[in-house]
Amino acid sequence: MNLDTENKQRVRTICRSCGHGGCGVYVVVEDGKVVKIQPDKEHPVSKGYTCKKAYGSIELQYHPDRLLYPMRRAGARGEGKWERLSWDEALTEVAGKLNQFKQESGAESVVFGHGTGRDFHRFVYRVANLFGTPNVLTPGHMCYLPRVAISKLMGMDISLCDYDSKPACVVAWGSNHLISNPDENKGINLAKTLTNGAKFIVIDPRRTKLADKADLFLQIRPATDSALALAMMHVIVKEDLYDHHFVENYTTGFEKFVERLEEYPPERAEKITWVPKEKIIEAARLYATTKPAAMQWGVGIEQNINCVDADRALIYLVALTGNLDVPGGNVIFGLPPGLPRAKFSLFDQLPPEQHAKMLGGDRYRLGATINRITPHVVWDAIEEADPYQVRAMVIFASNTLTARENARRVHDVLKNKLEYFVAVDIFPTLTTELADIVLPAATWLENDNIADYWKVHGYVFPRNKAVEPEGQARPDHLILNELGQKLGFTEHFWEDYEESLDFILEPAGLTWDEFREMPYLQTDVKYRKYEKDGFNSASGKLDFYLHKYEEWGYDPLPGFVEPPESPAREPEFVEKYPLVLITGQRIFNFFGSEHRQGDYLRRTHPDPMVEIHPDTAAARGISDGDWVHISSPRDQVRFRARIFDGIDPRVVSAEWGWWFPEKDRTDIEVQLESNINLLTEDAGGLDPGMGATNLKGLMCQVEKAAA
Ligand SMILES: Nc1nc2c(c(=O)[nH]1)N[C@H]1C(S)=C(S)[C@@H](COP(=O)(O)OP(=O)(O)OC[C@H]3O[C@@H](n4cnc5c(=O)[nH]c(N)nc54)[C@H](O)[C@@H]3O)O[C@H]1N2
Ligand SMILES: Nc1nc2c(c(=O)[nH]1)N[C@H]1C(S)=C(S)[C@@H](COP(=O)(O)OP(=O)(O)OC[C@H]3O[C@@H](n4cnc5c(=O)[nH]c(N)nc54)[C@H](O)[C@@H]3O)O[C@H]1N2
Ligand SMILES: [Mo]
Repeated sequence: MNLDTENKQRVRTICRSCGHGGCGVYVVVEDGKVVKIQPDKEHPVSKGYTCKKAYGSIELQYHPDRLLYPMRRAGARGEGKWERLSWDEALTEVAGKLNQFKQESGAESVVFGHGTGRDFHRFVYRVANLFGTPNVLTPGHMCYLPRVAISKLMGMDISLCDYDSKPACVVAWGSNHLISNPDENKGINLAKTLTNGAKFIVIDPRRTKLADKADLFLQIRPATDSALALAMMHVIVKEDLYDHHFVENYTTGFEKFVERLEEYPPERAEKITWVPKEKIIEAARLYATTKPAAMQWGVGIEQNINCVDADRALIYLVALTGNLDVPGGNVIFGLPPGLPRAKFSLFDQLPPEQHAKMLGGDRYRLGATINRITPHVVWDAIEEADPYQVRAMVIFASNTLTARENARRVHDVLKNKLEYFVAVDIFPTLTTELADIVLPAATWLENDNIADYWKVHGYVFPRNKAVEPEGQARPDHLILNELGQKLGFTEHFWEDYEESLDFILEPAGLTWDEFREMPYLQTDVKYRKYEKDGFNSASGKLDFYLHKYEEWGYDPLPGFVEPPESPAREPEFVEKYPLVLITGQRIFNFFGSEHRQGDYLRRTHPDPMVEIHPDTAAARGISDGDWVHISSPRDQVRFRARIFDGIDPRVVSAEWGWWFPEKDRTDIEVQLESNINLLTEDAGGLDPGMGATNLKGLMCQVEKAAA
């Protein structure tokens, strides 16, 4: 902490306005209040970039809606009546209930949960594993974790763009990096790479701002990425543009893989993907011959039935062209020496017989290898006791009712079927409204933690708190530390939660007090590790043919299947729902369903928007800014039209995360009016390995609505 004067401080920390963001910032504090946020120009990942979500944090920090006290429901569920209770009462009650369910129905009857990646997640798993439940509900079935899981199955950690080593070519594949700045990296690094003259290929159904900068833009039909990747590799193998040395020395199953590639000539891929075959060939040649080339892939390719097939096809594309673990390619960075990840989560404390009870674990086998479950298995267990009764959920940092697919079902389950529900958030949301106990969490400005220690881009940063929490809010890891103790696991938790940070840092030979003064820890980057260590697979090599997938009853080679709803469906269906729908176009001003409370961020983006091509709009009498209804076989939602000629006329793209904190939170119909997850399905036609859901590439109709 840099003390400037007695009443004014400038605290160096990491912005967490994006849960898994991580731009370096300085927070200026005057008389205990945050007054200014400034970019940290020395930060090695964000390099002086920050976005308006950082600046918007100040208004939200002091917003009157914030949850400031533990509360117990005092009326019917969703009625909006609450009574305050102390932290001790709240955590004693929660722990007592959970232990009662465990005794009566087994630990698996309790499901823990969290939302998108945040620094405290290790604590959720630590508590869940000690408690004995294998069930933790997250968005990991269709966001990022499929990449992690399939990489692991292939014997490596996830590989990421090595922007600092000057890639000569970058592919942005289903990734809108300048808007989303997601996961382990920041758009600034891609932007700098392009300024340096790298060749650039964008693969997206929408002509994004990134696509405007591209040498090649492939406007793909949503959910068909695996077919495109296979066709590109078809070209690369046919034209002998692949890395023979790598294939011969470090892979198995290449012949069978080539047989599969035979099924995906560019002509066939053109029909599937809507990308002209000439462009497929051009993209394959450009990527394979411009070295080194980095593949920046995003959730655009993961949120559909072909999720893992697209992920593994992209990994093969990287490997086949000699871009795996080389400078400027896709590199497996790893963590700074000794910092534990899985170890802290105590997965080894979960007895095998409890792990075997993981909901959907015998069905979505890849997900089970990294302890991730798809949501419908939880709802099935609550509604039908299938395969056993789930009685309680404890959810941290997840507005489940806006974020999970099939929102009507989620609402019904949480409101009417679940026996006991605890939600921890910084704001009241549609989800906290349905809880029995609500616990107030501290914001990133109020929170000491270690940033990115679960991430894999090689850096770990101290996240210093700038101010004390408002009201009685507490950091999530402090809440979990105390819940763990109340549940009876005192030897695994700490008197003072800061000691837990010391514990995490111990292998690096640091205490939290030492680390908090440091800029960061960094991994020694090593390239081509496979040359010395091989791959962590049964063969010791990178397998093109996955025997484990075969054993599980899935396709051992990547392929393509039509999504459950697609233009290939029966004519009556397509006539009724003729447009391909993308749900979840990211919004620059907001992260997920957050930030809509603050005027600073909301005033320039007040309404839910759907992008429509001018021809598609004209055929329906829709003008820019009109309210429209988007309907699917399941429901109908209301959005404002943004007429955009950069989207394919057969596709529309709607934002996700919309609710209206300024309106009555207990009026559920008003609140769900623009929730795009009324149109998404949670079950049926999912990716076989992960249970990834079809958030991209479903079918809909759009019509003008009353103003
Ligand atoms: N249709 C559709 N649905 C999607 C997506 C899509 O593209 N389309 N995207 C999906 C993806 S990729 C993801 S990752 C998920 C995200 O899923 P979630 O993370 O569940 O999404 P949010 O609704 O943003 O919920 C985050 C909640 O955490 C609260 N919060 C913020 N900071 C903290 C904190 O430090 N502590 C606590 N306790 N609470 C905090 C916020 O107030 C908010 O209510 O959504 C998925 N849902
Ligand atoms: N401002 C902001 N930033 C965020 C978030 C946010 O809500 N707001 N959410 C965070 C989260 S949880 C995540 S996971 C990341 C996601 O960030 P990214 O991985 O960048 O993903 P998206 O922005 O959802 O989508 C990227 C692009 O994929 C395209 N796309 C849609 N369907 C398909 C398809 O089938 N194939 C291909 N090739 N492209 C497709 C979309 O048009 C979009 O331009 O962003 C994070 N960052
Ligand atoms: Mo995500």
